Amino acid sequence: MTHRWIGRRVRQREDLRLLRGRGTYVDDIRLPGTVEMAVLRSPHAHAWIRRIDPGPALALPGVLAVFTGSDVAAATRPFVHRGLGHDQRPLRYFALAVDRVRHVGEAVAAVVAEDRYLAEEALQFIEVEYEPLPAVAGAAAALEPGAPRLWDQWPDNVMLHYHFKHGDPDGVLAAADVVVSEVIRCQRHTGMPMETRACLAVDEGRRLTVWTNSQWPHIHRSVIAECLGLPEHALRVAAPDVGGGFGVKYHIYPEDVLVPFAARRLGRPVKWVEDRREHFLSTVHSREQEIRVTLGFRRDGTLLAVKADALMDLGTGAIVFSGAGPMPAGAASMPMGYRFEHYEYRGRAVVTNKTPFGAYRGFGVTEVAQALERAMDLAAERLGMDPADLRLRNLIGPEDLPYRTATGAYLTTGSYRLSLEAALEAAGYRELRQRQRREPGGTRRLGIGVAACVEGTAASQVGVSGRWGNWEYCRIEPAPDGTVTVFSGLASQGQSHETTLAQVTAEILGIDLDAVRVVLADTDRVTFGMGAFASRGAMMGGAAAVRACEDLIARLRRLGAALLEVDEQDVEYADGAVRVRGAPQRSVAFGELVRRAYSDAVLLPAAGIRPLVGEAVFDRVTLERGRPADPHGRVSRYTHWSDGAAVAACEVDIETGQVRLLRLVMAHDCGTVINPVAVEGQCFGGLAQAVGGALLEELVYDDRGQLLTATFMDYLLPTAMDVPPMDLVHLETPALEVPGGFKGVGESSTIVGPAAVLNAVADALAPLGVKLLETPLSPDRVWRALQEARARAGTGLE
Ligand code: MCN
Ligand code: SMO
Repeated sequence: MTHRWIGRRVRQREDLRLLRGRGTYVDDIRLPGTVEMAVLRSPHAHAWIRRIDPGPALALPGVLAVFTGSDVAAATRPFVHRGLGHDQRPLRYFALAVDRVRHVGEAVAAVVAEDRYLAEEALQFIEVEYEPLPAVAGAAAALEPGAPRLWDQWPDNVMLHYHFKHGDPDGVLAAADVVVSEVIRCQRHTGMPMETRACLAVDEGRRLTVWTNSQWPHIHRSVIAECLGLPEHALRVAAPDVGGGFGVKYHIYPEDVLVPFAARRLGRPVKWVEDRREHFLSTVHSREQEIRVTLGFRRDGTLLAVKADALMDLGTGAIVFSGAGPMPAGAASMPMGYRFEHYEYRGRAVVTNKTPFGAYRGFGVTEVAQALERAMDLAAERLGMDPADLRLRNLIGPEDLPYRTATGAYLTTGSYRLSLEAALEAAGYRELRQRQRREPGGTRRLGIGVAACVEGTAASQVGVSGRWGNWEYCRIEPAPDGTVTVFSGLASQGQSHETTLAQVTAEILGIDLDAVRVVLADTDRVTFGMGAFASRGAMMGGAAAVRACEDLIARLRRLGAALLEVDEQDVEYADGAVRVRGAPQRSVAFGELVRRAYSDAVLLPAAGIRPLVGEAVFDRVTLERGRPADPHGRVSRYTHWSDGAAVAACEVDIETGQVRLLRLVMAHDCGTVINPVAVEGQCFGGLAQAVGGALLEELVYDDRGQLLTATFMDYLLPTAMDVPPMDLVHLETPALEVPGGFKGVGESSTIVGPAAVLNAVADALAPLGVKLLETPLSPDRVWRALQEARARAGTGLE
């Protein structure tokens, strides 16, 4: 099928605004009389609050209010931790610490003053008496008998014991020719959007408007309404332009309650904008996990069984939503695109006195991919195979589809092995290997890393906390001049939904792209929506837009038939017009139909028509009903899976430990591509984040729970100097059952990228006896590993 707009390299329309500094972010919204909030944060990782006296701060000129835990506990309802459908230990907590703090940076009090300067200044006048408690700053320590416990109502510090088993992994491993078992560690790091979190609330008498850079304003509204004890209709939650979210803005934070709470109390607009230090301390951290991976192979390299045992450091666990949710997401994805039958995943997600763990692009799957793909390389070494060949042998090919993975995921489309083949080809993998063999020595060693992954799109087996199913909404309203407005439940933090949803709509309606405008992320304008997470926008939001267009077209056909004075079954809608079947020159174009619908007093009733809008929800559960049931009763968390493969080439200086990336190549399949420019933006941006995760970024704590890297001087983001030239190859197998054929692409780059980079560095150093099992591969870590290998070689120990 040829498309006019879908698949076109359309310039992202948001760019005109955002790149020229014309965007409107929360902090750009200026309402008269706005006052500002600042938050006092705990300097202790774990302590009782014995006394708190806001008096001296309140006495300062310009200070309007100081709120403490007891104010909030008296007047709001607690956040109720929701565990995304898994058996997690429950939690309740208030927006301000009531009598105990559990991590450095936890909100203890909030000051509202005439301006930000006064509010910040006043913080130091709040008198707080803490009684420090022993803190626990690592997952292993949290499991020790007698470790300080964070939540008194729990018997220990384990929030989730996860277990999934299929087949007989132990039996198969016992009989396997080659077994590889390693612990691979991923460090604590997180999303660093350019725009930090921000919130502005204004009490308009009977209603409260909250501007926030949330990834999902409608769910945000539900939670805030619940905490404030308001009906949802009394709240409007809207996100203006958002400068990146990457998962961290999917959570709902204490400030999201404090700001509207203060606005209601004071009757003035209240604004809070997080500073970067606060972002480090109080916005979710992520990724910190160590995973023991055990793989069993036949001598010929056939993968037979996979076992994993994971330990995740959740920080305090007090965050809405998800808590330990990334663990089941990782476990559900671990088979990746590999064929094998016997599988077991065990995991413990443990609370500690650190900032809560939450979503970061990849949502628990990045760590699992890193562990599995590192172990695959170590297995290739043991088997004496090229790491790419080992993967090619085990990846699902088109001939295997439909394929049910060890977790019960039913893969109907996708490229898997073909993606890896395409990435290898584009990277010139075989030539790189030849070059490596030709030039084995020297102080700069060439390393080549390969990795493959899947990306489950639109997680929704359990919906979100059982209260909201995972579906998406879209309404399309034509205006009298023939232009249309699309109201979608998605929310964009930079993903270009305004452009891609317009492309889908223009395509299906057969109209000009410029005739379509897209409205997002406002609970007063869009009936409902689930926003952005789990790379669901294209599939769920795109499919909802297709369905809404079809709904509109059904109405247009009636209208057209009435105008053409023929029976409805004698007309069709094609190329932007209602046409008489068999006589396509007898037609009425979209613009004319709409104009007549608005202007002609008799046409609408004559056509027996309802309002000229198209409306739809798209839910995947309905689509899944046609699929064969899993004979083992496994329930897959995701219905549709994208995939990706990456090749990284690097040079490692063995005297300094410095890694220089030479090239990153990715091939992927996200079904029908709506806009290659948007998809490239997704993948290149994600690969840059992968470089940061693999080489640079680390949130380091000392053993008393103090964060040591709370500035960009200590927490290193990749710059243009660190990111190598990148290439992307698109493979497209349209998703069956999904109107439009779209699958997600938002996270495959951050899932597969870090593994490829880690493997490249490890590959460069393997001949020197260095075994790298953890990230980030900072120069000091690489250098130390080299020294240790040298020492071992020198003492003849290995
Ligand atoms: N797209 C496309 N064709 C496809 C698939 C996607 O053209 N077959 C386009 C989509 O239309 C959309 C973009 O690519 O414009 C991403 O789509 P999708 O993969 O569906 O992901 P979402 O829209 O649901 O976005 C969420 C995803 C997640 S979970 C994180 S985390 C993340 C990511 O997107 N955060 C981001 N990418 C980000 N990109 C930016 N710039 N900022 C973030 O905060
Ligand atoms: S981490 Mo993305 O918001 O699912």
